[in-house]
Amino acid sequence: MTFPKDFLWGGATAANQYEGGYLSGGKGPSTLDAITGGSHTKPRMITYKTKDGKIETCGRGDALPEGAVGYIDPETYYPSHVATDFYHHYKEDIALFAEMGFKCFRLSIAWSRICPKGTKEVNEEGLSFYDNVFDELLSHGIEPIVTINHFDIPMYLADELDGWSSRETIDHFLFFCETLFTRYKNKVKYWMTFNEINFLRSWTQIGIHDNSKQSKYQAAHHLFVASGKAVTLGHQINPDFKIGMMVAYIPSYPMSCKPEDVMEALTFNREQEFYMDVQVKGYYPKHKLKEFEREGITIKKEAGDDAIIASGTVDYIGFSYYMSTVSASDPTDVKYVGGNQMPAVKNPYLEESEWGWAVDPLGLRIALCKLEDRYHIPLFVVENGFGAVDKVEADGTIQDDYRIDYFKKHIAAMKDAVELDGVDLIGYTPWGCIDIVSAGTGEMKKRYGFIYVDMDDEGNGTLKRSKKKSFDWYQKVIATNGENLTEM
Ligand code: P53
Repeated sequence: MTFPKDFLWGGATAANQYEGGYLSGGKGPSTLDAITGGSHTKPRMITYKTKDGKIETCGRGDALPEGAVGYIDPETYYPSHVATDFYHHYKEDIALFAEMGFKCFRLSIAWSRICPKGTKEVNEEGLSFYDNVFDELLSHGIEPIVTINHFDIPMYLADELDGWSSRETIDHFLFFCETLFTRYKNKVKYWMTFNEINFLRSWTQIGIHDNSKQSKYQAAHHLFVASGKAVTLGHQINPDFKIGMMVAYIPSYPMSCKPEDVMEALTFNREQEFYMDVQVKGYYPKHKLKEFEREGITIKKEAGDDAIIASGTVDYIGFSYYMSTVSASDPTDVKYVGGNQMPAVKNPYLEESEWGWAVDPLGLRIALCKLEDRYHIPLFVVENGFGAVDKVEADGTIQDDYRIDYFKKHIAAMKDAVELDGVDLIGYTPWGCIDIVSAGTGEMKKRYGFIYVDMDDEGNGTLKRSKKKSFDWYQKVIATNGENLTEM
């Protein structure tokens, strides 16, 4: 057998894209509750109120004007408010995950469900919701994998403190972590601090009003300190905790063997590896310090920050892998693929999904090898999958062979990485194992699930769950510990 006996097969989701119940049970609003839906061509928008009380909108990655605060408009449709309603369907959904044979399930905790304003005030009803979820998972023998923070920040912290640009946010986050670690110390063993820490930006995800490079890296520093402190605290509360970091890994190939293209790819990859270097090795790499110096970026640090980062290194690397990309020194000489969220250089050797994401299974083996060679700690593929439009046939079935094909090739690539390269891989949680809202576009029609949910882009649907063809296929894969990828 290639994969270890206790390999963590499962699936992954995030609260803001799945849970719904956005103000139920005492939950406070998060920034993501004020972001509209969108599509390939239509960007998602923030609805906000200016200092003088005017209601305005801007792109979800744009900077908000000074003094502006998030605003939820009663006439506007926001996909996070109901999403696919895990809040009311968790028992049914977990039963389906168990039927597929899941060994683990990755979910995130909505910060504003536990601390409605993000401050040190706890909502007991929120805590008991996750108690119920964890109990349900454990009763089916499914290990919870918890992302402490997946793209959301309580709106109050964003608007009152300017989110992660403020040092104070670190303390509020640590209080949130301490609350989770003590409450769930006998139910949850695997944690991750921040989802895709290398993609965190703007008011939407980190609550900052100013999007300058200076602010972005100051916020990143606060995230690093917060993560370092959380890792140390978690290990004190339960030495058996495994606490990881999480990065979006999109490895880039040079467009050609021209040294300039190679340098371009190195620079692109290094930006993602920067976040791993800090959280795994425990210090800022020299190239980043040189870049700061060159560009006049000054990170405000407190005495002790370096030690916190050095001692709070993570136990494993969780990463998302969907695609690879290409770097070219001459940007006029290339073709672009992808929608407004992810424009990328076309790789002539690869095909793309309908959303322009290059399908590259060997890229996953390459990624695993690179991370193994560079960091020597366990790796966990916590997101991978194929966003596609699914068609419900007249008889109610969904024949998602394209998804099976994608998974087959990516699991085979992981197998090679384990068998041929000796990579220490601990688990695999395909993204959106049940259909959820797309983070990039806010659509429902970009689906990833083994389980279909009847819900559309405008919020219409019965929320009924049904199994796709890939459900049975993945069940077989898990039952054979990844040995049987072909037979149904
Ligand atoms: P959607 C872009 C590129 C790679 C991963 O993305 C990304 C993104 C952001 O959209 O994010 C992760 O839903 C993220 C998930 C997200 C998933 O990839 O845009 O951790 O929240 O849903 C897939 O197709």
